[in-house]
Amino acid sequence: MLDLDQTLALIGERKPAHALDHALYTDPGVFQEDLEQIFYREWLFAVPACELDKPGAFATLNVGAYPVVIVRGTDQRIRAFHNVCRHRGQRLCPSAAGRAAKLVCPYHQWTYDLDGKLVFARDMGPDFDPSQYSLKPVHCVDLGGMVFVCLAQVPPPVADLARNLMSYLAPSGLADAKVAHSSTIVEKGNWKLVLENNRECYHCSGSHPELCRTYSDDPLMTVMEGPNAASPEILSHWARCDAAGIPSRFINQPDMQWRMARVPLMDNQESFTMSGKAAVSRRMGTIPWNDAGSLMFYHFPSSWNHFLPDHAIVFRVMPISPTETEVTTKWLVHKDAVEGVDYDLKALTEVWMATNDEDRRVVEENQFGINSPAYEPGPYSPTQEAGVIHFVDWYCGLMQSRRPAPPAMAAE
Ligand code: 3BY
Ligand code: FES
Ligand code: FE
Repeated sequence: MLDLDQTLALIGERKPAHALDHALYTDPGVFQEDLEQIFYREWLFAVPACELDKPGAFATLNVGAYPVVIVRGTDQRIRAFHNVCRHRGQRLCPSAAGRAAKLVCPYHQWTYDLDGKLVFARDMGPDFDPSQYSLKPVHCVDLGGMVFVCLAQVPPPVADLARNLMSYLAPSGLADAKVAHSSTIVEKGNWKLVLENNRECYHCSGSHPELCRTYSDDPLMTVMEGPNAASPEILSHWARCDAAGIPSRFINQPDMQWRMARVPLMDNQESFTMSGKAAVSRRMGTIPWNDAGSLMFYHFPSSWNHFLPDHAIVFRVMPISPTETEVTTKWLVHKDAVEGVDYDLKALTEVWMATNDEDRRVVEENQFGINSPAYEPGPYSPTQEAGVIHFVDWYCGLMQSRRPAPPAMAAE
């Protein structure tokens, strides 16, 4: 089991533009450092805000050892708390999602308001001061309909992401959306393999017959140099979007922690369906055409997303163990779209249900090979896997920035 110094030594020894050392994908100590240095300190996409549609609607998630509950208050604000009762520590909300007027602990019924204040605790004696036992807050922001949480005491700055994401998401209709379907799978692979696999389409033609009907595996579609440099097809797509006031040009955080861009689907198809046609007849948001392509937004360490004119698909990745990762996918449609009338659930979900399962298989086989003592990190393709290089460079750079300061010199 490696410690932070040993983890950083392996990162320091890596060959640039190569896959990582075996231990970085397998070791329990590295996994613990990934949690401590990244998942417990960075902003993480948690849920789409539309899932918490009314006051009292809540959703829960586990970030490593931390259970978290996210709830919409009577003032409509979305807040997050440690999902741990302040009495004897029971998990407060055991279910994945639900709706409650107040949060009542199932053990001894200590009862919290939706803003986390303890409002009822039976027989605690005259000296008991309930104001000292509010739920512990977790930082939480709603960025244009995407709720992010951060477990750090002092979260990293989020203003740049907030401004850009809110502007790019504005035409996508997330405020008037609902969750049509949700899927959670566990992939038997390290979380970094899940992210690496998502950042390239080198594997798409070999693995994704359904997705490849509509999504081009041309790497120039996914990795762009900037808002004015892309393939001619994308540049003309952006010019059309500009004219309609739809933010679409490639934009990224300087160290690639996040990126957004709206790209056309192949041959002006409309949606990630088997037919290439829109899956939902009631469009979301204000995009005037069916063939506006996908607004692709990823955010390291744990999310990638597609916003189409007829539906959106949001993805959340949570590490469970060194070699197990939970992937949750949610399909969003207009809140007034009626299943069976405006959309068929199978037609809406089948391409990404299949794609997720195909990705699960490649990630599991990737982990299987990496587990071998014969595994040696190989080179990434500079054109096809530039996105993977961005991810591993971001990961390694962030881990190295966490290097503890050397001990101060002893005073004379
Ligand atoms: O869904 C995605 O964002 C990525 C892009 C390339 C491969 N994969 C389909
Ligand atoms: Fe929650 Fe006792 S542990 S009320
Ligand atoms: Fe894939």
